[in-house]
Amino acid sequence: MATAYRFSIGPWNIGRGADPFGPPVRPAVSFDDVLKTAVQLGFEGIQFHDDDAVPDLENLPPARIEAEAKEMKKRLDDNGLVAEFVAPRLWEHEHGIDGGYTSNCATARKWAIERSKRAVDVAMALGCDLIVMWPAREGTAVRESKNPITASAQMLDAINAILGASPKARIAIEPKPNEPVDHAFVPTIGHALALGARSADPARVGVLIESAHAILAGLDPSDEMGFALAAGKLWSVHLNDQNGLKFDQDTVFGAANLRGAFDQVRVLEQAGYADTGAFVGFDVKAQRTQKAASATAHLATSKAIFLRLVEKARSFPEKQAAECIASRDYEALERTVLEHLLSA
Ligand code: GLO
Ligand code: MG
Repeated sequence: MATAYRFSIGPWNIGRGADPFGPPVRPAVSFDDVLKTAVQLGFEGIQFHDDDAVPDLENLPPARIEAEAKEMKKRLDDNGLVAEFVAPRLWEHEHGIDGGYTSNCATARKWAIERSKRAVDVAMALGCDLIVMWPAREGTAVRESKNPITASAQMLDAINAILGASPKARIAIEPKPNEPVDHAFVPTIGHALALGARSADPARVGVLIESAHAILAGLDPSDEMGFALAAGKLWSVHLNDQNGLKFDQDTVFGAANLRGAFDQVRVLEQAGYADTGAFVGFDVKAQRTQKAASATAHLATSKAIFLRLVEKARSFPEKQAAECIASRDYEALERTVLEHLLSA
């Protein structure tokens, strides 16, 4: 019997809707309701930005931050939930507008490192050791505004500072090639793993792969996952989907490319990802104009589709596929895959 998958979500996956050109379309959802939804939908892990766990942490002394994070842990315990990771949210603060770690402003760079260390404190108090580093604004809109050589060194310094903040902390870098910046400094899994390998403690640096981010980089998410899995570095996933090279859509897993979703599930199955204890997260958002009453259906659907695809991966006609491969009949392989996906 294969190990069961563990699922997680972040509070930003249940939100107010709207696009950048319109007003909110749904009321804000309280954190208690996020926790209730997680429990109802069978999600065991909660993903946090540092200030999701401790609002206003910028204005609190370290001891208070720790105390509030401990209170949050109690709320999780009471609901039978656990914290999966904490991510320093540098990109929504005035010091982070030009990138934190790679900002051209020394004050902002110092702030980014300090804030990241506080995020490690929050994680430890929540009882989790995983820090997610999504380098949102670490890049450029005007390419000549930063030196990429300096920026790579600064990213490495940031990784080392986080590793140094606690001997228990592990980092999962979540690369994204663009948005909100035009050119991000850590755009792919290859970049993330290369940086991790040069860090002070490579064993504590891995990756989180988001399907949409790989697609935006013109890459196949299942190949990105395979590359990280081969290195034992896939420590979380943000499954979702993306209709081509547009804005980051965060649609339901499998909504744009069901076969691509199947390939992602299949590679997780092939690697025994569930046995590692790592979570399956869905970085999905409800349709921008969805009414509040069913604005969590995107989470339920993503999880249901994932589980259907696990069945499809487990019932895949491996022998038939192997024969097609052995006889170099790729047309027959194509047909085998499509017929399997379409079968009842
Ligand atoms: C945005 C990212 C974002 C991160 C989250 C955790 O494109 O996917 O949602 O996953 O902030 O750092
Ligand atoms: Mg994500």
